[in-house]
Amino acid sequence: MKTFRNFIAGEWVAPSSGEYFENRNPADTTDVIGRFPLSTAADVDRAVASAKRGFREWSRTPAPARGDVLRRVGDLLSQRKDEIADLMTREMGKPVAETKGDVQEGIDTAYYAASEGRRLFGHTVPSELRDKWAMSFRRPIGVAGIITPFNFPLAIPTWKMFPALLCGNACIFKPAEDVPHTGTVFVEILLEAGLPPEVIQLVHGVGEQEGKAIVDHPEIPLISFTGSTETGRIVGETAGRMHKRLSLEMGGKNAQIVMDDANLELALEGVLWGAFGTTGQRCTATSRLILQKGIHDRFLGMLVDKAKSLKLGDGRKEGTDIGPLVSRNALEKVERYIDIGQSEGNDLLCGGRRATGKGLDKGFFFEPTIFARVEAGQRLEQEEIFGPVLSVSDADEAFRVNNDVKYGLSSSIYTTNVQDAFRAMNELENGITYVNAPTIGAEAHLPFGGVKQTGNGHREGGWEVYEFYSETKVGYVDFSGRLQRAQIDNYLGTPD
Ligand code: UN1
Repeated sequence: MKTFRNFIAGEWVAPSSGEYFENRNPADTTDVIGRFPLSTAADVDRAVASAKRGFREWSRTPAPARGDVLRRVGDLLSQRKDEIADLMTREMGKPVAETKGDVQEGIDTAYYAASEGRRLFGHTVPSELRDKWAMSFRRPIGVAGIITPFNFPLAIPTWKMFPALLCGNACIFKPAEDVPHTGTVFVEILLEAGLPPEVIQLVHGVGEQEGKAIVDHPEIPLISFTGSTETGRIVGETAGRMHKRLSLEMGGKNAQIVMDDANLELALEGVLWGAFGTTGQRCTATSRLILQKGIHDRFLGMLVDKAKSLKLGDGRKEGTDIGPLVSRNALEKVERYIDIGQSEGNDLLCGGRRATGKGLDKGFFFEPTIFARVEAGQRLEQEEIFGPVLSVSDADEAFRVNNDVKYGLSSSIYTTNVQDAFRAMNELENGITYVNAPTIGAEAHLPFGGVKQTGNGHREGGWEVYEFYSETKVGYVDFSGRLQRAQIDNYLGTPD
């Protein structure tokens, strides 16, 4: 079995514990990808000491030159897109068309970051006093702790690390334990593109041990975390106590609303992709469908037929629509929610069990599942499942139902009425609202994130993320040659 290593202090090294965990293909658990380091706080300590040296060098490198490195990363990702997509599918399961999209999102993020190296705008504004200039500009912060999930093994690390690096920070990267291979290849590419070695540290491990060591470390002033709302709460408590800058991206319970006047074929394609793409394992997955009464029965009939025809299988095989869930834990969680849905008395229209049959028995496959007549407020309608489970309800007050959950990532409305479309954009309490498109499909150059318990107010992607990874500094230059007192001397430079 192949043994992988951490990348710490410019070298590929074994974990100080000497312990490893296995990484297996979720479509076929007899296929072992390799064993990866089970790192501890001691490894994180070494990584931080090195990253601080890396930071000193990198933070003084001009931002356009930092951008050039990221442009080369984009080029390398483009050249190796197919190969990376294949290894990503092997370790986390989603079909190759989706993992190619994942790599493409990383490429887009790289080129966007590269161009930001020649912007990173501050402001120059007039001073209230004569012969004085006032301006703001951006400074790097230090060592960033980057903790990422399994569902977008490449795109999400790039969303965080490219802006962090472009702004001049060093990174300690902990990929999810389900996708350590993608994390390893990503770091190899960063190095090949010319990133100075001590600027990036790759420390594999599990959240409770090594992830916690990153969050707790006093010399990591900046944490970016994507994962569950429960873990995010713990990360947030620590970061609050230690005065760390923190970006949290957590759960979702995203709804697609279909109005009576919608193009139903389009809405149908949208919900199938939104609910069952990535086996429902996206923060942006559609897990609720809210149908207006006029089209409810007809649309539901169309949906169940189509859901039953989706092809489950190994994501590396041609023709597969839906891959496996990522792990046994994920599968068991979905099974628990099937029980909950049934005990709440909902109509199970299709799915609800593990998928079996040729090519499916060695993996964590689960049938696309639809529950109907789910009432607002039920657990199935409120809690994030992270699997291929869709709750359908009919509603007169679709907007209210959309808003009555603790999460607020994305929402979608299918309508041909321009008033409803704009009303939805104004009134739905989410970070992203799609009109006539599913709840998934965010683009790299726009801010991504949610309201309420989905996040803590920061955004990834787009221009806003550069605010998070840099400190705003203000400079005042007084060239009047005399003491001018702000707020005390008037515009003429004489006391009032
Ligand atoms: C996530 O759901 O975890 O919008 C990220 C999308 C992707 C990113 C999703 N571009 O679905």
